[in-house]
Amino acid sequence: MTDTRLSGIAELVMESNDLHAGTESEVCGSLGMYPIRVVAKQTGIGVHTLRAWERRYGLPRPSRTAGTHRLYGANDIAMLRRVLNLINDGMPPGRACAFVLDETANFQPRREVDPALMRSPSDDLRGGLYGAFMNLDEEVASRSLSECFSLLGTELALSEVVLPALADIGTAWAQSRASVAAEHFASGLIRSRLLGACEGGSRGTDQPVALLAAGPGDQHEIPVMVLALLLRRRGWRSIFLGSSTPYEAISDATARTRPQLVCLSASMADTAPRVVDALLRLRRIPEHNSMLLAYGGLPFRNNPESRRPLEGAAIYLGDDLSAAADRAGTLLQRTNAPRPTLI
Ligand code: B12
Repeated sequence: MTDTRLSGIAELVMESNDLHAGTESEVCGSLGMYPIRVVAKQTGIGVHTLRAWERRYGLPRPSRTAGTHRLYGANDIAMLRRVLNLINDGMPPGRACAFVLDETANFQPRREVDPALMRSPSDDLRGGLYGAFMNLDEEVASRSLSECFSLLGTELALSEVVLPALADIGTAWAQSRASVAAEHFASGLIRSRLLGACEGGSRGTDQPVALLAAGPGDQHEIPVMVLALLLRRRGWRSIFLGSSTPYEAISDATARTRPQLVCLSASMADTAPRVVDALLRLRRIPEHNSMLLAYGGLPFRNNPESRRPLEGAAIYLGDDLSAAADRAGTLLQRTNAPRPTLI
């Protein structure tokens, strides 16, 4: 190993400690750690590639939040940039990762990330919001929500703080530590924020349409509402039908709006079969045979067997709502539709 390489890494570490490439990364950067999407933006390496490299080559090496989300430090970003340089020089990714891991093995950066900053900012925000929900404190909860959205931006605020805090309430409820009131209170506040964020985002009539709904009998509308919002933020048109949508209402809306994609959700083991049934019935309508069908939700994640009847009929969009919105966007794109204008 040469000194030039060592100082190259050291400079990159320092450079990454001073990232200033956008509001989101500035905020997270000032707090010391970066979620995967910010790192993808900063390095130009896709989210899937980051995960694949970690699995295959052991680099990067993010830490995890309590909710198991990956968080990357400045050294990770520095190492990734070094890997990119080597790849640009013609080295295959696996070898470049091994090279950088070896290069940094005995190297202590001159300016380490402050251990006090290694704590995830989202953990604090999530704890604050959870506390306000549990105390039914509307003022504090509203202030916390505003703080999250303005600090992290809509998408990160939802994925890193707001939805995990809501899931925490659900866990507490299941363990008899939270009242149904807390669950209603939290979902009411979040729902109204989401509705506000959705307003006015819809695009011109020549864009392809995604129709989304919480499936029959299922009142859990927040995840699919978030998906509708994320699609709009990616420039697609989305129509959200709401909670516990009967099959007849879904098929009627489908006939009226002729969407390119219909996406249904279930949040309970009891309602998953009704979503499966609704999707299979839609699939059997001959005039909709070119329409894409998709679905997601907790029971489908927890019990992969429940997805089996939909194989070949509908697409499971996975667990991560941002990735699901990306995937749905790719599917809409394939309908030969014009590219959306991003908001
Ligand atoms: C808020 C909430 C409610 C609210 C919903 C308000 C609303 N307007 O949406 C209210 C109070 C109405 C409610 C009612 C009930 N609820 Co409830 N509820 C929840 C809670 C706390 C949050 C749900 C939520 O929005 N989560 C946020 C989302 C984003 O997170 P998620 O569900 O984990 O989803 C993840 C993935 O699965 C994926 N995903 C989810 N949906 C979708 C959809 C698509 C298309 C895609 C791509 C991805 C995706 O994205 C998420 C991120 O990873 C959950 C607890 C929890 N862990 O989530 C319980 C929970 C879902 N509820 C539960 C129960 C039991 C009920 C009730 C039966 C309680 C009762 N006795 O009255 C009723 C049922 C009413 C009905 N018929 O639907 C159970 C379900 C367990 C089961 N049987 O499968 C849960 C899991 C609580 C628990 N820990 O036991 N609930």
